[in-house]
Amino acid sequence: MKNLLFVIILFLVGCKSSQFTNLGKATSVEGRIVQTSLLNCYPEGMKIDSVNYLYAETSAALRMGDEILIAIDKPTPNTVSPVFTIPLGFTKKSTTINTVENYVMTPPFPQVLKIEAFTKNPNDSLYFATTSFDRIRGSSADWDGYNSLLAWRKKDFSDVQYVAGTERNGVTSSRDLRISIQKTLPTTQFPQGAPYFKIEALVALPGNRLIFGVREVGESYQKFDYTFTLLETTYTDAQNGIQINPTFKKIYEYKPVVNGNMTAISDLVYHAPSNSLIASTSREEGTDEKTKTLASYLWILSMNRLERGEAPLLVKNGDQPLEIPYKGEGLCFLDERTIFIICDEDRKDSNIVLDGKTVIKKPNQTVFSIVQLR
Ligand SMILES: [Ca+2]
Ligand SMILES: [Ca+2]
Repeated sequence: MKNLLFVIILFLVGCKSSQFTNLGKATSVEGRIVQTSLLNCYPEGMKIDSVNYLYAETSAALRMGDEILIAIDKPTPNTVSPVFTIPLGFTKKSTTINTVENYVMTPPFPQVLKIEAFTKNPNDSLYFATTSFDRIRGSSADWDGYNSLLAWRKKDFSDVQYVAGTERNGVTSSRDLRISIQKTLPTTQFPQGAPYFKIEALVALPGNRLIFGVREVGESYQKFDYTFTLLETTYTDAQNGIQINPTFKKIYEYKPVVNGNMTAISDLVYHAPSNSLIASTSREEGTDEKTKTLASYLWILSMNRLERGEAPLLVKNGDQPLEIPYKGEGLCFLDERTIFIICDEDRKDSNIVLDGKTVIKKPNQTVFSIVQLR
């Protein structure tokens, strides 16, 4: 009898894990939000000048061993940093709001402008961060920093380098990559490449492939279309640092419409057991920063679907899309089927339910959700 039970348990466990290797072949995937919490990213009441509060607008997440590396997309006072780590323990179900203690003060992180995504190579030995690449000035180097691709190997960040780094007027950046990106984004109006775009996602794949996810493409930051566009290049790990192939290629484009609303890519993460990408898309609606509607969704894009240019699978809750009622911006895996999602609520006074009570998010706090795929 005991043996039979053991066999049944083994069979059930086997079914569950094989489902996850087969995630890429699934025709439907369900997910559930298992937790939503707040995190104190900065001391309460911290300001960026004499008037304005520092908002913890988190934009990227990366699993590094027992920690999660997180970035915000706004500059901070120099006593803290826009980049910090939290222990995995902060993601365990808890009714207390945990407080960040470990800011990454290693240059250039305290000064980097608008990190939008992190990624790591499949054997977890090389890490990348990208900024938004959404602005540049011809005449001055002031905005060059928004065009930065960083790479490092050491977990203490002591070897961070700019990939394709150049310098002007004392500002180091990867601004030459703007041209590589722009060339892959022609529109009817701009056949040589749209002048405005925004990078929001980055993922390193086996074979030294590096995929950038483009969220917005158009004429300017006020006139653009939402998108889910993937650009690919490769890198080499040379003696003198990480070298990137400057010829980027558009490999995928999709219009992620959910319930009639257009959404746009906000992050990508690689699911190695099934050779698939997990993407998040999000949307915002309304002009009032304090009350606008934010929502995000998860998608499974197997390599086969990507290569064939097929639609990704929208993760569902029953027969409805699984909707996370926050603007999910950064993804990482807690385990094979559990995804940590850090959210950027901008300046919205978002509500979350903690321990049965509704709490309003403060400027120094951010929201994270945890989704389990099944
Ligand atoms: Ca992002
Ligand atoms: Ca923001």
